[in-house]
Amino acid sequence: MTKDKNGASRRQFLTSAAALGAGAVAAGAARAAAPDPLITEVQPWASGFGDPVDAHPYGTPIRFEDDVIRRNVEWLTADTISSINFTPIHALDGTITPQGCAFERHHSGAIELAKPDFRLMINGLVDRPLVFTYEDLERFPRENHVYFLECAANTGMEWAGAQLNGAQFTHGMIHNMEYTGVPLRTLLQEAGLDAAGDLADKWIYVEGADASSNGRSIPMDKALDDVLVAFKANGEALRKEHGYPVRLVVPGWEGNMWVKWLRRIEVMDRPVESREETSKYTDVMADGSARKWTWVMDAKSVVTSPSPQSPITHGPGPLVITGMAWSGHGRITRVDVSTDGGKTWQPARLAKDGENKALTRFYLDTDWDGSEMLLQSRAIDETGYVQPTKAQLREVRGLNSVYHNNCIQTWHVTPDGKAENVEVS
Ligand SMILES: Nc1nc2c(c(=O)[nH]1)N[C@H]1C(S)=C(S)[C@@H](COP(=O)(O)O)O[C@H]1N2
Ligand SMILES: [Mo]
Repeated sequence: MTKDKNGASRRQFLTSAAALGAGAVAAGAARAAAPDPLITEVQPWASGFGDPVDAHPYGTPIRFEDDVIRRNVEWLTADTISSINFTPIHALDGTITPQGCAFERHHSGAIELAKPDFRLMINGLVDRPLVFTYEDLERFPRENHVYFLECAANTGMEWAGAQLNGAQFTHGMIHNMEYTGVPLRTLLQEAGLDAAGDLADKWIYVEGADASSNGRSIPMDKALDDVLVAFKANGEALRKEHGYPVRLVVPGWEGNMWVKWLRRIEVMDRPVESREETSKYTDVMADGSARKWTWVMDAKSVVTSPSPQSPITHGPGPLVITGMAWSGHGRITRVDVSTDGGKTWQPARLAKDGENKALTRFYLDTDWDGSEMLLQSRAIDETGYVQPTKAQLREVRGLNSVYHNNCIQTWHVTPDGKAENVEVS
């Protein structure tokens, strides 16, 4: 590059910074006034070649992003086999979760099951018990849908008080992917449901091929509605940890029902009442009674930035507040943001119209005056349901619950831009 050209590009930068208005980019304009070697000097990446196309046959994120990873909380579980890690939602944007950092939850570890070893049996109250190979599944008409999966235990550590300091840890048991698969309805019809008689009181019991089997009962009307037998996520094969080669997708319902490494579906005249649907994933209410069958994940949202792991790194002025919202009952229609702990609310901008049982990204493009904030978001879905405060949820649920905590989250943002998990009363 010649000196002339460097000079020209520097002038261009000064013009565009000025065009944006002095107030809006005060910090940027100040930087432009001093000679900036990134603008005035030829950099190493412009004076040699980059990687050839065959350097990375399957790409991974550039090394500068190597902190955008799943993390676990060591004390939460006794070991890392029956355990959980969390999606780095504080560092993601948009709505699709890359499989490589989408949280994992296993009861007996992630198994390696090859396509030739895959079998899916449908048995029980069907006309023709069937066993499908992976290739069989590929011959049925398939569909594509984007859905969120939220573990019922997401935000479960926050019942008694603000505990985990980061959106990744308080809200990261969620991912949102585009699934490709065959409607379960198609496979059940292939096996024939006449033998089941009146379908209104029928159930399916679904099992995985892993040692835990993670067996769950699902009522027949859901099974025939929008459940998918999926083999692709975000365009590519499911990752091992998400159930390769085939998992169940149960839109809007708690993650535990999304059986991975799917191996058997039994049509039954009653639920099984397995471990996963009795002693686990059941809600202990304020009066000590246990509520089972909390399948649908109610509307919920969280501000992902600023948040404890994503502090504000600049002074007063333009600030983009962003987060995500979702509802197991359908579409998100509105998200409100509060900067004063829920005293006043302003509607956020939805990046796109809410999609059925999928994550919605919201933004509040604001002008931060540099004072402290009690930052909250609240989601409203197409049924008119409004995400509750922690106090409202506790009135119904008490303090003994773990699962299904969809309360409003608060981040205390201080003038230095740092954020902390707090509770407001
Ligand atoms: N076979 C099997 N399926 C399973 C599990 C499991 O341990 N084994 N864990 C369940 C739970 S509790 C959740 S929250 C989701 C997590 O899916 P993910 O690991 O793709 O995030 O899978 C569910 N399906
Ligand atoms: Mo879960």
